[in-house]
Amino acid sequence: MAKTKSNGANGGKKSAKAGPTTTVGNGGEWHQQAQDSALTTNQGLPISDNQNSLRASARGPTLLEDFILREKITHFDHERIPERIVHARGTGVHGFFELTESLSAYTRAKILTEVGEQTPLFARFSTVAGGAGSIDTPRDVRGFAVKMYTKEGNWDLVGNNIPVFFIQDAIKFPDLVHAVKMEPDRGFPQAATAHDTFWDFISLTPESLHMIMWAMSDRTLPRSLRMIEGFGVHSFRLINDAGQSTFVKFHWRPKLGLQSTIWDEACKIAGGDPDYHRRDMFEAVSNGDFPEWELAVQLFTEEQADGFPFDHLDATKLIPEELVPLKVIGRMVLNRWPNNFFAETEQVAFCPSHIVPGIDFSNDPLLQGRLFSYLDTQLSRLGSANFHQIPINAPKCPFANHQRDGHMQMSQPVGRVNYEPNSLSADGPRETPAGFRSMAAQESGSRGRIRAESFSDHYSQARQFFVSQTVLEQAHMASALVFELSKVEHPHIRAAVVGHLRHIDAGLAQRVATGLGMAALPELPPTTVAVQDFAPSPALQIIGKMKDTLEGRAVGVLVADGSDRATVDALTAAIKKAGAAFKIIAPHVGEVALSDQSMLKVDGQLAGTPSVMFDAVALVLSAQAGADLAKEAAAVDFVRDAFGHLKAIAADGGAQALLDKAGVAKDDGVVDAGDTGKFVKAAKTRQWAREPSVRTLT
Ligand code: HDE
Repeated sequence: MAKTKSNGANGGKKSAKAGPTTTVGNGGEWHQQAQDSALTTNQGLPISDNQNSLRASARGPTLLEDFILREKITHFDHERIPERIVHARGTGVHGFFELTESLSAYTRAKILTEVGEQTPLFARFSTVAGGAGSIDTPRDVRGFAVKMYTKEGNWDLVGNNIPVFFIQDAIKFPDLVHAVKMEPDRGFPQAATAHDTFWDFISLTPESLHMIMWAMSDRTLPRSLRMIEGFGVHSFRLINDAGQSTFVKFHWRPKLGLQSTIWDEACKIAGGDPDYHRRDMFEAVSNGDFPEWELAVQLFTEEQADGFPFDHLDATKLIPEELVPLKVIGRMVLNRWPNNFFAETEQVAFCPSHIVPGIDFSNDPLLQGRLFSYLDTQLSRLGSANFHQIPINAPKCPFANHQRDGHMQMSQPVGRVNYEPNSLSADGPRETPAGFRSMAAQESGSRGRIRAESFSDHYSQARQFFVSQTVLEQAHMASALVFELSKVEHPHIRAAVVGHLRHIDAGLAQRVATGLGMAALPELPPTTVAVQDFAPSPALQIIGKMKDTLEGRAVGVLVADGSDRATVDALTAAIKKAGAAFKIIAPHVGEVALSDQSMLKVDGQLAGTPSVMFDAVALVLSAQAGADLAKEAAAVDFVRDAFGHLKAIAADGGAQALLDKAGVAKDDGVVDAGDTGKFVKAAKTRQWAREPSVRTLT
């Protein structure tokens, strides 16, 4: 049994306490109760033997009397709670939100009006389709959920890294999720959209086409969770002191810029490190390299919204930044790894209905459904209406009401009054004028199961997204569609999807049809409204939004016995100076003896640390090591993949044999290891110009 409990990454500082501790939740505060070092049962009984169960004789049967064994095993048997039906695989981190610009003209929410105030928060990033143990890098939307413990109660902004959604009405969510999850008869594929049931549903649900364009783009292959954008997706309302409402969309923008991987790279990362994103976040936070995002808002009035060529209440639509610019109002910094994965990341319960005075919901029918769903799901996952008492979920401001009792009740209210109004408890909780008020919005029209006509245009923004991309990003989307649909067994489903693509972009439809070996383009499905040509929005690109920086990135330096010390030192110093991390990779772990006989510590063994783990690589090898490694598949793949994934490669003369074997031709991104300046510059980006030489893009 581990006798030391480490807090892991804790504000960049490691703290370790000797002796076991138990943690008891109490109104959101953690109380560390250090005990003496005796191992005990849950009832506090000291245990003298934790190695052997109670037996009738040395080789005899185990006795039912062994209550210590039974307590331990029973607890173990109940360790798991139901995983989230969607977003099961996630990574959580603590941090804070700091307001830099007040929105007091628009809202009375303290978190959006008190400049400089730091509000503690817990953020959880997730994939959607896979189970809790699935890989980190499938092609999938990423959840971006932030629970802010404000002075006026918890505000949960439960968003995604894509600003639109697949469906318009909550009633379709169970169908969408059933279609995307493992097929029910066979139990696969896990964490993948590339299968018949998903595309069948999509082909029959044209409103999903805009989201499909995003899902097939490189947005769903992030390089790091630290390099994704986050979106509240729905329109919300801000309400000011005078009760006036302004619509708002929330955007998180990563300080490190947006960056994605390449599909082949994402697949190989899945094999090389299934926990790639979780580890990346853990390492960044542990190293004090705290991930940061700006919070920006798009503010618009009802009158403005009436003039948009789409309905902002339809979650399959976004508001282009060119139409309503983003206003940056604050920042989020993630600076503390959770103490315990289960207690925090697994038990955190986000609910879009957790809101604060001064913010309100819009009529978006998807949001309206979510307001019900999340509370309901928490009751089933956490098993009790008292889930808000679990420390990660408890508000950090005072909270009081007359709700009582229930499963696993932790608080012990005193007194005889548990109702309101009452005359017996003068200082008991009462309604307050500062409390939450719903916007007094006027509603009119006939009741019914109706889809608004303003929700009928399913293709214009899908087209706008496609035409806004760079040529390479468009090619990636076409390849993604070919890959996904090539996994679909039913030809009629493939044809139906390509039919929809014809409404989006004729060239795209043709490329996908060709990639799928279709003799002719399928029929154009009917539309109720004409597809509009919206102006391209460059803000929707990724390549165009990559930052010219190596900060937060990692470089792999491949060495072996005999590598030149001066070259290794110069390279690693330049990488460090550029704000990146580096790892020394060698044919074996331990140490290598460099050219001057000095020893260098190795961080990763070659076969276990492929180049997909890095943003750029450097090869510093003696001629002998270069020749030896040219016969080693792991080394050849290391170089070939770095080249194919468009990464900068620095190589010295000794690495030439390896470069030749990997088929690496000189280009702007393949530089001399001695030219550290050129290498760092090349490493800051992907070598996009190389792509046509390594991949068919038409
Ligand atoms: Fe969710 N969603 N969702 N969702 N969602 C859940 O809640 C649901 C939707 C999102 O890290 C569940 O606690 C419905 C949109 C995130 O714990 C569940 C509808 C967006 C997370 C649920 C949607 C999201 C969830 C599963 C359609 C982006 C993970 C477990 C009306 C704005 C939060 C849970 C975390 C999780 C329901 C649509 C984002 C079942 C019914 C749109 C980031 O309640």
